[in-house]
Amino acid sequence: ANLERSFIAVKPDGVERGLVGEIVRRFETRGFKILALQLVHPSEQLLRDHYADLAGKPFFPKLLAYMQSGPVAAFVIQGKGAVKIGRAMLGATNPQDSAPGTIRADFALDIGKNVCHGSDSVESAEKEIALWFGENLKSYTRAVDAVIYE
Ligand code: YYY
Ligand code: MG
Repeated sequence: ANLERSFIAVKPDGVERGLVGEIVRRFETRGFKILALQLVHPSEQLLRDHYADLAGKPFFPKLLAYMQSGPVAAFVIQGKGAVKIGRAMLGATNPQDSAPGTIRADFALDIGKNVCHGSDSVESAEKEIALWFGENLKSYTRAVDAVIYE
């Protein structure tokens, strides 16, 4: 139950604005374990695979260009409720609708520059982790987990 994983990314606007540390910090202090962490210049093919479900949308070309406008800080969190809590911490897709205290509400104003990505299901998380990091992510134990989990 505490092994659930999610793929989180700080998009190029977030990297340029110096938000990587702040965003990673929020997941660390919530209690999640960071399993992987890398600055990536995603290829068009990686983004087409990552956003395969959106290929037909009118905003898709703009989304591809945005995601290739600079490096993406990609990371993997592991812990209880990683996917659902990860999405909740990001906030609604459109920052105009994101609840205060969420990352998008605290750092963004426009849907096309919404600073971060988070997997929307356990299945997408596993697909996205494999795409961005490969299949064999190493885990590790943390003494602090005994303090975080009941
Ligand atoms: O999962 P999430 O990122 O919250 O939203 P998706 O519906 O998967 O869309 C991916 C990405 O596309 C979104 O974060 C911003 C962008 N986008 C957009 O630019 N315009 C839209 N109308 C919808 C989404
Ligand atoms: Mg999505």
